[in-house]
Amino acid sequence: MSTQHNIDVDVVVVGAGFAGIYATHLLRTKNNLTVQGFEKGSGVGGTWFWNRYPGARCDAESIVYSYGFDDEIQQEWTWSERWATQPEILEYANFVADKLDIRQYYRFNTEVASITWDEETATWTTTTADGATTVSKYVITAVGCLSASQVPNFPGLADYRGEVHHTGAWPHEGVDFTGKKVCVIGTGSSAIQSIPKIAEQAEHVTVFQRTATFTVPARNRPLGVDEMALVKAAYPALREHAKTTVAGVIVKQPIGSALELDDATVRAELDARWASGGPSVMNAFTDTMTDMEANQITAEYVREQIRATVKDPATAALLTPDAYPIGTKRICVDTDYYETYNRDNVALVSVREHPIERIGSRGPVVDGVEHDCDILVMATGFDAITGPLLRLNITGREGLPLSEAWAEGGKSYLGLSVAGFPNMFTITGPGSPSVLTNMIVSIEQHAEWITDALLALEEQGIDTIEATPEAQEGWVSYVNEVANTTLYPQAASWYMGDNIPGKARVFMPYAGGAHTYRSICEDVAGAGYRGFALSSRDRAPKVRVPVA
Ligand code: NA7
Repeated sequence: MSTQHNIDVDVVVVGAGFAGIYATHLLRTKNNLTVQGFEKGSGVGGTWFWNRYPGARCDAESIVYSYGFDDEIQQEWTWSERWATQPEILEYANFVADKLDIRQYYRFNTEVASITWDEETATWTTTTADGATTVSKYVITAVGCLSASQVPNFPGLADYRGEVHHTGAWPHEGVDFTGKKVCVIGTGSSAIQSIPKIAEQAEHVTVFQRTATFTVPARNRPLGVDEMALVKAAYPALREHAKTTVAGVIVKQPIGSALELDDATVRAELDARWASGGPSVMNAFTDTMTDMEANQITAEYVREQIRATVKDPATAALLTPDAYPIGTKRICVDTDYYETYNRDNVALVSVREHPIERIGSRGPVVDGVEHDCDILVMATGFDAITGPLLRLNITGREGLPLSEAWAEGGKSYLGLSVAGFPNMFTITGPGSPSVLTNMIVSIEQHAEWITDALLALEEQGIDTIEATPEAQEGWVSYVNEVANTTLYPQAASWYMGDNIPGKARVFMPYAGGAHTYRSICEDVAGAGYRGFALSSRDRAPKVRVPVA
């Protein structure tokens, strides 16, 4: 524990999702620091606490979307399906929270209102919505990348007479669609997972699609006892292997360039991956995400599947994506999405040419027509990556609000530290591989790296650490450079901030791969935290100790 006497606690951790749980565990057990966690929800689980819409599942396979740091945890927990459902993942988060006895460090139902740096005392003051303040030496944000839900500013929404639910803030008691007319706005992953489930129950579903989305079948199945036993025996090796991969997952490696392989081989590979399910079609060839011609081979393959599945040619045409290269908006993983449009009780309305004008008292109005519904589902996404951090109202050195520091887009060094915001670490912040990788693998790496850094600083009597502006600019340029070697910037996506009116258009995640990122971080630490300014208040005059 720190000897600083003007603090309530060494570290404030914001969020009790997978990042907060693990960071808090390490801070207590490895660093022996005192921690006060804050969580807006009434329990742990983060994204899996909030996104309770029907059909919600992870799009990384359960055996890899889980912690690898503790063998007892991975041996005791048994996944029941290839792609875990939201309830099962939430149960897993609670299981881990129990094992680590983590809830004692958190105040639940407690929203952070602001976090402010005090130059005099070199401390952070976290104010919660109830007006209470907590002074700490460090702040670690563990707020996730997709937790700031976004409802478009539709005129008339307040006067709509039915129920409105955003997929990212779904009622705990569920929503009964039986006998109801339902309108769903959006066709991203949340919509694609929930529409087939809603359609099974509702009298009628109308889907409002602005951009047709590429989605691949999950081919979900139960995981048998024998299969799980094999996985558990292999876990240590699987975890190590996942760390060496681009996305932190275990997938079949690409077989070569789509442009150089012969047509029959390309076709056979796509058929095999399509049949095995999941997003592995995106990983079939080395050039899918870097070359437009190669990208179109996989894109056209998926378009063919849509046309073969959807019986009504006009609906199939509307569902066929043509606005962006496949994979540049996050690929979705579904169960019976396209098949659902063959049902009599499902209709598709394109709002590409005629946007939703307003929400009338009975439902969305498009091209002068009001679509009557009892329940309106907003599957309209999130202010991704920077949104959750900006909503914390963080103010750094010289009274600079994070919103001003990020006026031109989220900037950080390694996705972990922001210049002008000392002793603050952002787990999966902008510039981290985060959403392009298995989040849990990235979270574990970030939490371990941050807590190792704090250990080193405390041992050396260093009081503050922060990214230098130069290191930050260098990292931002590098992240952009890497993104520009890919097709990602060609889509209007939440990766680019395009879904939020007025948000700076910058590719936010690091696309160089989880494995490359890991070695860069190790290198930075090995070089005495290169790119960070370290300072000690005990020395007179106050100095900054540059560590080369
Ligand atoms: P997404 O993927 O951001 O999807 C949001 C959807 O809502 C998308 O289809 C949007 O169309 C649509 N949208 C947003 N605003 C409007 C308006 N004003 N009018 C019509 N349609 C609109 O969010 P999800 O929750 O589905 O998924 C987020 C991630 O969570 C997902 O990638 C997984 O990682 C898990 P657009 O495409 O912008 O034209």
